Amino acid sequence: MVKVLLACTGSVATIKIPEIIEKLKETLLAVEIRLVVTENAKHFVDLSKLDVKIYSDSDEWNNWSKIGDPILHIDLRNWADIYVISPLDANTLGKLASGICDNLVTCIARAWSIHEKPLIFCPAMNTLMWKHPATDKNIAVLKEWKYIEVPPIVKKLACGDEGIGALASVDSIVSCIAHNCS
Ligand code: PCO
Repeated sequence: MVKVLLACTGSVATIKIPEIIEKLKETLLAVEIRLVVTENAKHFVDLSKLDVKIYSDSDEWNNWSKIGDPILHIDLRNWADIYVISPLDANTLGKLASGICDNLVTCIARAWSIHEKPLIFCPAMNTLMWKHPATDKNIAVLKEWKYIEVPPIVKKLACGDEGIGALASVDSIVSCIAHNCS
C-alpha cells in the first residue's frame, strides 16, 4: 500500500485534482490518498465530491489545545510515503524556496525529510508570472534540495492567454508519482 499525500494550492489548475485522484487510484491500485488544501485552493474544487480524506489549516488548529495533542503537519509527514504538491502556485513556490511555513501545505514541506521520501512539485501559473525572474531562482532552490519537478506546459490558460505555465498533463504527473513511490 502506497500512501500518497497530495497537496493543492491557489492555482486554477486545482480544478484538475479530481482527475489526478482518479488516475492515481487507477494506476497504483493499492494506494491510500490524503489531500491537503490551502484556503485559496478551496475556490477551485468542490471538496464534498472527493472520496479521500481532506485536511486544511483549521484542522491543524482545531485539533490542538494542549501539550501532547497531535501536531497535524508532523503526523501527515510521518504517515506519507510521498508528498506531491500539484498544482504549486507562484505564491507557494516563493514560500517554499524561502523556507516560509505559514499553512498546513508549507509546514508539511518544511518538516519533510527529502533524503528519506520524495517530494514532487508541479508548478502552474500564468505565463507572465512564470516568466518573472523569481520563478527560475525559486525552482533552482527546490531542485538543489532534490525536490522533483514535473514542469508546466504550453497551453491555452484559464485567463485566455496562450503560453507556458499550464499544469503538466495528469498522465505525466501520475507516472512521475508511480515512478518515485515504489
Ligand atoms: C491563468 N492561470 C492559469 C494557471 C495554469 N493553467 C492551467 C490550465 C488549466 C486548464 O487546462 C486551468 C488546468 O490552463 O494549468 O491558467 C491565468 S491568470
